[in-house]
Amino acid sequence: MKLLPKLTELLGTENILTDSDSLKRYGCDWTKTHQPDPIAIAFPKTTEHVQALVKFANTQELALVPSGGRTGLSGGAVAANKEVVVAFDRMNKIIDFNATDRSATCQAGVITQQLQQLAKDNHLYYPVNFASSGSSQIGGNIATNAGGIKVVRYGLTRNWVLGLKVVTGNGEILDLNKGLVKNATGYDLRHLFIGSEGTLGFITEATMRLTKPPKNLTVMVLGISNIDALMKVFEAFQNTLDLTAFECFSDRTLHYVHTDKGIPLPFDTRTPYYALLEFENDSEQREKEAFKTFDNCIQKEWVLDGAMSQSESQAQSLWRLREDISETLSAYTPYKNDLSVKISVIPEYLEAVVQLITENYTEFEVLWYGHIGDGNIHLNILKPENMEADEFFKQCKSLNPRIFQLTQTMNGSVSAEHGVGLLKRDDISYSRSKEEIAIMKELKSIFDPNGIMNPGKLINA
Ligand code: S2G
Ligand code: ZN
Repeated sequence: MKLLPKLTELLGTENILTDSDSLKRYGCDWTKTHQPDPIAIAFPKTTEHVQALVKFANTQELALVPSGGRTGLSGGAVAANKEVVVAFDRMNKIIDFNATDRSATCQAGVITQQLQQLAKDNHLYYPVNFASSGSSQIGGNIATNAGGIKVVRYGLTRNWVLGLKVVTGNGEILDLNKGLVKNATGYDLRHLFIGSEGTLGFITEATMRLTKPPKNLTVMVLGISNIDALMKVFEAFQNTLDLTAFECFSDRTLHYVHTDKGIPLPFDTRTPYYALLEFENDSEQREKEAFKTFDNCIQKEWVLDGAMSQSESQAQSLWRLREDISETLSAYTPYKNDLSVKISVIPEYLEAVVQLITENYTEFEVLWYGHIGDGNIHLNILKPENMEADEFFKQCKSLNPRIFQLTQTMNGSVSAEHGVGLLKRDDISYSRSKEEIAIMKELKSIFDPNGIMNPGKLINA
């Protein structure tokens, strides 16, 4: 059957694009390793539209790839094999807000920042935040269980989903948990779809939980002498303040953000590492605690210098030192690893990984930064100017087995928060047992028997 006339019939001409610019724009995410090559971009407006698409695709064994804000870093939204991209940009309405339930029901294409703003306008707070929140979509955040910079206190996206409407690969519409706080009636299928990267079904609506806003968020940036000191500083502040964030970055990482973006250095002293922490400065007592802990860390020479925000705008400019890293480094075609271990294992793990990389990548510049507060570090290896990207990625990938082996021995994850997608699909066995992978394949066959839902991503079904 001719596909395009049928797609047009199902969604209307204005909601199907096939021009080359659109195919390129919607057939990719932030990864640069695959050439986008979809046959069409479909823009459903309703859950029923998505259902009609999935039912039709099953009759044609036509692959469907979900597309949200296209900010993914593992190739989860890449369409490189004549698939139809299902883009949720036109399902971007917040369809309900309830102050009593402290919840908002969003269509999948609502931008993360849109939800954060709705919460703020209603004196509430949606706490999941990251650098790409201005373009990422709620549906994609849920499909990848996005983490970001506030996980140490607020957890991951998974913790904030009260209800989920999905269209499974069978074309069924499931309305999961319906926004209830308590619902002890069997397996919570909502949690299967969270983090499933569109391989079991497509999220079309979500009821998101909101909370009370933190008071007077204050940021400290601290110059740190070594990795062991970094963890001691984390413990010292975690024990005295109710941290909302504890991030870190190396001096070379700061160099790029300072030099390329012109963001001012936090203080004159240059140190091997920096911690950026945030806490609710909600009383005189709390501020005294913060200063006392800072002085204690200085006494112990864990911290060599520091700065603390005195206003919201100062807090925001200090955050830029951390939040602008990803975009700054993207100019250097970085090869990324997104790794996690238990927080207590960080010092041993980080020393071992940095040593492994430095010994093997003698001519590569290795930068690291990440979320110490939840055990997640991001390693970025910068492509040498005179090296072809393919050759560079090939050399970087050649060390992955040893990095992943090391991660496995420390019971870590080879993909902490960026998901599996295409890039890590063949590596999940370093972090998941063969029994688990077998069960994941069975689940895939239940929800997507014809293998049309984002095929080739997350799992080799
Ligand atoms: C971060 C953003 C993506 C990247 O900055 O925490 O998760 O570039 C990252 O690694
Ligand atoms: Zn991150």
